[in-house]
Amino acid sequence: MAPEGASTMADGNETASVDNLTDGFHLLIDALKLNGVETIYNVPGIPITDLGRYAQASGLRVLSFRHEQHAGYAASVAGFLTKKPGVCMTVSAPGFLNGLTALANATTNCWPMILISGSSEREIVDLMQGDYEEMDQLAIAKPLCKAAYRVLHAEDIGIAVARAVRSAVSGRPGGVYLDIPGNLLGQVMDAVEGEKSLVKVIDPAPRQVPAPEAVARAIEVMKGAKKPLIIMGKGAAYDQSDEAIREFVEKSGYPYLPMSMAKGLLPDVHPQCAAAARSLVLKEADVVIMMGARLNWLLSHGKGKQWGEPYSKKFIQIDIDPREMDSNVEIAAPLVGDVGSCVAALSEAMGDSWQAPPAEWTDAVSTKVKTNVERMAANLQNNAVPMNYQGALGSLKRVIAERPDAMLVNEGANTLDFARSIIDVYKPRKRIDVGTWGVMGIGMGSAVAAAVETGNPVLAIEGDSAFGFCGMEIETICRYNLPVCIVIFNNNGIYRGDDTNWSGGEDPATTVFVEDSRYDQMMQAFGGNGVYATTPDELYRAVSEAMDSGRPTLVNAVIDPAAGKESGNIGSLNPQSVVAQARYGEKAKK
Ligand code: ADP
Ligand code: TPW
Ligand code: MG
Repeated sequence: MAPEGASTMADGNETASVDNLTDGFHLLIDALKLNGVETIYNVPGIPITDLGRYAQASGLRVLSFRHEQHAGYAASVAGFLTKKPGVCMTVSAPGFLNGLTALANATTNCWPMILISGSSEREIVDLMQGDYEEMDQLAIAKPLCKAAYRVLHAEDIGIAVARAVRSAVSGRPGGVYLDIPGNLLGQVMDAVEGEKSLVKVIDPAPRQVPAPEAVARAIEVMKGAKKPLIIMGKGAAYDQSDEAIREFVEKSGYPYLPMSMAKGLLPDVHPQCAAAARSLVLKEADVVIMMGARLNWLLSHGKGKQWGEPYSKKFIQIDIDPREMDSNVEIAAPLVGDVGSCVAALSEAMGDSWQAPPAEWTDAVSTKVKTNVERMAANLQNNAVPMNYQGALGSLKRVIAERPDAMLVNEGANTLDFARSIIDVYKPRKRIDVGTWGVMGIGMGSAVAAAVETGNPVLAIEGDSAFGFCGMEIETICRYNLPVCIVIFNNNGIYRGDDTNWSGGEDPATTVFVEDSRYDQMMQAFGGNGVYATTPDELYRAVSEAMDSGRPTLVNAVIDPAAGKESGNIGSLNPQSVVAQARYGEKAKK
């Protein structure tokens, strides 16, 4: 079906004859632009090198990474921050597989992302005849994302992009795969027909208003509450209904617990914030409103000792996905809808004379919060050298308190757990971390996306191991001159830097790294600012300066190798064995 003009193009002389044609490259770019895509997170190579060039030439921002996983994490975080699908572009087979981890992670976290990957020739791949980078990518992507599509004809690009966009953002958001066989990009067709084939997605994520009877049921449960609690998750942060959420929380008077990426929806210093009394409120609450948060491992599945069992609780759950209800425990009042519509409906149904929760409960929670915050404040002031987590994070807490608009990226084990509880967040969607999987290596991709999508300075607090999964992207940060300050919590290893080889042999222990590695010098290699900090004061000064100058900076913060705990706060998830304990004694116990 060679359109008219194609053959004259091939002989190269009559360029004017292609004026009325378009091709797969440009249809794809036009379809993305028509649907509001502004940035592509990319790693070039066959067959998409020129696609990146043409996209850049046509005004899209195309940011090239050093590894697809980080381009993918950046795209997924862009999706979380903007409520629009973040787009990542990769080459076939190995590049695709590198990007797939991020696509699966986006789906797990309920963030909208589209992975566009070039692929090899269908005819050869399907006969397994050994094409360049041969792989049945569509089949492999399918179980790891919400939807997966392949486009074979240029005239289908418009509808394929539309399907990808709607699949990514509607209902529970997630990752979508779009397979682009290389020869699709070179296909030509009539330009007018091509333009007509493009589809702009109207209302890609329609509001989902809860049923009135579901709202009434939830209100009845709320009326019976003596010790109510709200738990907000990253689904609530994603929804961008910040005002409606604040109104509902304040009208209810309920204490609330933000999950890590919901911190800042209301400021962590809000009088109703119960983060510092987490154990108390989980144990004692009688009615719990889940707001865009799942009762998964991060909340001990809503049952057990942490929840004060056998004491029984009633759950109200707000979620866009009806299948989330009763996933772990009975939900007394399911509210299926978007967070904004659900909380607005609840606020309205509460009327003008809503009874505040019993003071006995709210006072008990505030007292506990006050005691714990005071106790923590004393620890944060310590000037121990080498630094421990509290001393170093005391400095960074101040940096963020003085710059509440800054973006915070955080990963590691102890580095994550301490920073999450110590550093207050003041505004919505300012904190990006390891998410539902607790995955290491999200840091640099997230930092790039945070800087690019918000334009604000970014502080990335990284365990030295976590950083190792993505460290090469500091070149990307320097290349685009992004306002990112990375602080490496360098304790010489995973969890701790002081373990030894249990065989007594010469190899280092499995969890330790080269002692006193100079990550700051890596940054200098790319023209960034590298700083070596040994005290909380040095750390505070270096990071404050970097955040204000916007210059790409890496601060190597020297942390006591003995300060951390195995697996941070989740050591209990390590498998235990009586045999191992018999062989290795106490040290095999976590
Ligand atoms: P956290 O890890 O912060 O507890 P989760 O990722 O476990 O949060 O839960 C997020 C939940 O939010 C998911 O069940 C998802 O379906 C839901 N969700 C996502 N977007 C929305 C939205 N706009 N409105 C309501 N629920 C949403
Ligand atoms: C993709 C397992 C969890 S936490 C961690 C690893 C390797 C590193 C902890 O050390 P770090 O922090 O970052 O130096 P700190 O302060 O405790 O010393 N591979 C992936 N994801 C995970 N979660 C792991 C491995 C892990
Ligand atoms: Mg470490």
